[in-house]
Amino acid sequence: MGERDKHPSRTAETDRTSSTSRRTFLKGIAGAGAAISLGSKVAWANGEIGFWAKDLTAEQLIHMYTTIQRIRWYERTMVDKMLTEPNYRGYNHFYAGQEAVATGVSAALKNTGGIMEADLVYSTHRPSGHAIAKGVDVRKMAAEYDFRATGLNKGYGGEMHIADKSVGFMGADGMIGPGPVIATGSAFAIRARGSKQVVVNYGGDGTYATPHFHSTLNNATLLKLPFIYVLENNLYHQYAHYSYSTPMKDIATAAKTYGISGVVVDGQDVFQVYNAAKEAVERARAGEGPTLIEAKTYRYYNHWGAPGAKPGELGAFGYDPLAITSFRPEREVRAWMARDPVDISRNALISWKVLDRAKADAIEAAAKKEMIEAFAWADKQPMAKPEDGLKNVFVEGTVPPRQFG
Ligand SMILES: Cc1ncc(C[n+]2csc(CCOP(=O)(O)OP(=O)(O)O)c2C)c(N)n1
Repeated sequence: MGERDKHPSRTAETDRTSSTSRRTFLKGIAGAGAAISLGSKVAWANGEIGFWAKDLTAEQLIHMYTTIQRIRWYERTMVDKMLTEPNYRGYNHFYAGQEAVATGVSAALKNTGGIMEADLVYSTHRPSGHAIAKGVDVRKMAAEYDFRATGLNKGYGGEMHIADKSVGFMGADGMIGPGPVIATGSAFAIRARGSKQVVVNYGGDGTYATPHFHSTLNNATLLKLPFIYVLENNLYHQYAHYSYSTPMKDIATAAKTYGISGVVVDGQDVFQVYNAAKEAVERARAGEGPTLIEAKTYRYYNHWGAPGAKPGELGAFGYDPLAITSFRPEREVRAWMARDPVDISRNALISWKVLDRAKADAIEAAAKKEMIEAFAWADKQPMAKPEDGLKNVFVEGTVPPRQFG
């Protein structure tokens, strides 16, 4: 058995299986990071996947681990700022806990060449990880999050509107639902142009119950578009468990309705996410149509901001003043944090001898330093001016008459 045949995250903790009664639908699958559904094509517990990202070089694997650490430290740096600097204006829907999803997906994409060549990513109201994994400049991101004039969107957008076309990051989207429709239109444009690009749309478990989810998959299937729907099932939309809006345990089974490929992956395991994304990308580029990937994952902080969090400590625990009651048990948060995507990728690379402990520590230290410096740089940037608010909104000058024929 080669080094990479060893499963990166198999431990006593992860080998536990879950019970699946109605009660566990609400609590059980939420209650343990181990409880990953094995309903679809991709499964880890029974060894269906015999290899782990074997096509990747050591350099690419290290890049993935570095990306996970960079996302984590972007989040941790920002959470500390929000908690300790009363005048800080930025806010965030934190992605910590979900880093392996964006990292695994982007590792399977082309991330350079601008809007006409790169694969395109359409993000959500929780965009930081998607953006960093796609290659967005973190200093300009930090500036945008604090409404600075040198931010990605000149300080007009803030977190939920960041975009960077140069790397194919088409934008965050604060609306739950319509995003995938725009992304499908973009996939149609790619097909019409005859380009080999692929479109990834991210959505949460909260998007299943929207009409847009279904019209998107219906049209993407009918037109065989190069479209991948990555549904990050972190169990909750805001403060409601997904069982309140979704009649099945695995949302990926919805793919059957449309006759396309539906895949459930362990979203804490970057290599499993990568393998599924790579297959979906190959299918899309070959003209074989869309894929729905459901990544089972978890967010460590509350829906937005940092209620329940403490400076310097990972995760939010206890009562959330914004929710009427505490919406998730602390033991559930801790169970998921025991299967941390940072640890899983780090342990895998060490056991595969791609990294040693000292190098893994150095990567983490560099990521932390980079993010502290990025936010410090953002702090010194000029604020967006209110009087410039209408700039870049309306086209100036005259619009030429429409040409026919
Ligand atoms: C059309 C619309 N309705 C309601 C909201 C308020 N809202 C913001 S986030 C959210 C829940 C999203 O849940 P999910 O898609 O599971 O993503 P998660 O926050 O868990 O990452 C809701 C309802 C919104 N932004 N847009």
